[in-house]
Amino acid sequence: MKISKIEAIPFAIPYKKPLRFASGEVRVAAHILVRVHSEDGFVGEAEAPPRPFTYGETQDSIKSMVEKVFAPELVGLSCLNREQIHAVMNRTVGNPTAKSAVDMAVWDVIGKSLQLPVTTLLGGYADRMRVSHMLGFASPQSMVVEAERMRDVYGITTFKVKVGRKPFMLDVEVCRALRAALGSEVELYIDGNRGWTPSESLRALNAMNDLDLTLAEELCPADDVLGRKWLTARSPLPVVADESATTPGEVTRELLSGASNVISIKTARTGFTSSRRVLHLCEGLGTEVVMGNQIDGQIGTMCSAVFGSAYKATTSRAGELSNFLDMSDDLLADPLEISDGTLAVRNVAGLGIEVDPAKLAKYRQDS
Ligand code: MUC
Ligand code: MG
Repeated sequence: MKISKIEAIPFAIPYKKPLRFASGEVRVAAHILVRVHSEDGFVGEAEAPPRPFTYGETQDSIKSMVEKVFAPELVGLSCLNREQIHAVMNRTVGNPTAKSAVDMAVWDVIGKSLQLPVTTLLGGYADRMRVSHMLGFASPQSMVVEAERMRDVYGITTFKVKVGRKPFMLDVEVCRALRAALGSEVELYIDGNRGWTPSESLRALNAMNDLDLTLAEELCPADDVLGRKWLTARSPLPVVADESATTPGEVTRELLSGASNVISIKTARTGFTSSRRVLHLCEGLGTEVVMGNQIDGQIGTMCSAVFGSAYKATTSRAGELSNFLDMSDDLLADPLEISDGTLAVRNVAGLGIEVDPAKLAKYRQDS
């Protein structure tokens, strides 16, 4: 299982409907397909989504980091020596999605070579996850229409509502309209992507106190150190750390400082090897987790489902696994399907993703 070659292929697939949120917007899935080849002929695949507004990475930086920095040091190592691979990549700081795509493609090689699903190798807890859908910024009316469509067509009954606009009353109006239209059966939680100050956040939370929201994610910036502690101590809802908790060390700081009390795990930024560390840290500390979304395509979504389905703690909440539905197309030969509000993992060797060569040829940007 020695690594013989690593490729980083840029591709771009437009969204039918852009996703807008307080820290940015995504109109095109301009991602990197990472391919790890082994000497014995297996090819592992995963995708890295550049999110400059969150991690500072770009498509060019990811390609360059994978091909010029990581590949020369990783070729020759066995995919089974994941801790060595991890240590080699961590000599470079940052670059979380580049590292994670390499990590998950390595796990794909291991699964294919051992003829086992990666989700089984990781933990094998469940065969599917419940799905939560993220609702991006739009008018209250169109956000309600989107949520109703997701419920009626896909059976989704959990929604993460993007908030963080100024003034905050529009977001309050959206949450109120969603609750009125969808009734008490659906779960609603909010994500501010750092758009509000701590005091605005508390005023907004108080204004929505009657709406039975379940979680409030990343309402204000991680650098508002004292403000976040102040907010979390007063918040009527558990506070989720997302952008502020991208490594096990950051997770520890967030939790022990009292800045947050739930952690979003995103395989796009911690792969499988570090996501496991984050999950076990949270379990040890008695902290709830939610499987988050990095505005992943179908490959990244399957990676989240593979990890999320593997453990009890990650299946206890719906995972954010549906925003690929807004893309105009994708790379998979056998597209993902959400039904009855769930996404199933696949009982095949590896991650359960197979890239369609014709689709890759159509969308790749380097040929
Ligand atoms: C999310 O949960 O915040 C948007 C920005 C980002 O970093 O991730 C997405 C979704
Ligand atoms: Mg978030």
